[in-house]
Amino acid sequence: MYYNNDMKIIHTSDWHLGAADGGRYLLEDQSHFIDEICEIIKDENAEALMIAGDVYDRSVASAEAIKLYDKAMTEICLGLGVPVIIIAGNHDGAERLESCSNLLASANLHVAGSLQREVRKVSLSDADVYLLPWITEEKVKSVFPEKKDEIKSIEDAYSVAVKNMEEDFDPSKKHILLAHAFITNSETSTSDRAAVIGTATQISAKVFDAFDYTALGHIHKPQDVNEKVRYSGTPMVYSFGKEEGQEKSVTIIDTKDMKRKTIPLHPLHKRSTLEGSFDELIKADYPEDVVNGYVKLRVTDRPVGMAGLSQLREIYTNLFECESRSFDNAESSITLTVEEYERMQTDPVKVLESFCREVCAEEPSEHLKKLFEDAVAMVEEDPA
Ligand SMILES: [Mn+2]
Repeated sequence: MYYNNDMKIIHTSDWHLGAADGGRYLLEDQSHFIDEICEIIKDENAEALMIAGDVYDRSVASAEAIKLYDKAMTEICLGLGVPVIIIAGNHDGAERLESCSNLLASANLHVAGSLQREVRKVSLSDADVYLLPWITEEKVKSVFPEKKDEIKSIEDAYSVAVKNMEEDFDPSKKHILLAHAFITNSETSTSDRAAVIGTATQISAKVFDAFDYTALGHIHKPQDVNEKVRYSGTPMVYSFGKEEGQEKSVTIIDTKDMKRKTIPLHPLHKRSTLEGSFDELIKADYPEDVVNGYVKLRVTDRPVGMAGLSQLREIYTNLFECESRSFDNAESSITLTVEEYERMQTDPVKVLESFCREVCAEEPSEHLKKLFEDAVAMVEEDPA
């Protein structure tokens, strides 16, 4: 029997397949990072790939996102012959993700959608990987009704689920946990939409002490929680702001000695926020990967209307949004997204109406509509 000397497992999370931004799907970028991950699997001669939740961006994934998932899993599990181990995150539709899981396991794809009483693990050469999908207190109470009274917080719920796995430990193996959770004191980014403010959803990393390594998803910035618990982070940058500066990577664990390293991923589009006067931004004195990347602009010296925005879009072909001075108040600013802009091309009043409904929860008054139409007329005369 052939034994693989490189007992390396790749830890990734939060692929968010089907995610959209700036009015477009990011499928091309996602297909790019999947290709990179496949190369890393080959280069490192990896024994398995783990995805710690949020494989998809939506619980009802789009047809395009499913197609990409299908292609990726077929390539890795069958093409490369490497098992993929997946748990559902809070963004995934647990039941959908898990469909045909017993059948798929025979083809190297191991998926845990929702928590079950039966411990789910995947045995590798010298480690067992335990699968703990996204859970709520209610879910754990329903799976372990006899522990109902013990569960008073989400941390208690994790303890119950994890203790159940510890009883199954094979002492001759290393134990790895795959989970999707919000650990206290971890550093969040704008794209962690579910990172609820407050502490009710947070748990302490000590819950996972019994494991040699806990491979986490949920928080998008790669980071160590402690020597045995880590967030791999997303494979690409999903938001402007502080996430822009994060180098994304995959984490590789060598199960012989549990040492780990990271391998950087190279995005198809760089994401940048650029700030300057309108003229400076039109000059676009930036490296090519910045100008051609995903861009948010902050115009410091003047308001930018539709005409200005379309001028900027000729230079920044992947412009997502533009923030500039407000037309009537120099102290405040306005933000135009390209998505809104494109909708506005058709009917500005419709955009106002949907904004009022979605944000203010009321219909705009006739007076407001009139003011808005005047403002639109003014913007359209904008000479820039
Ligand atoms: Mn996520």
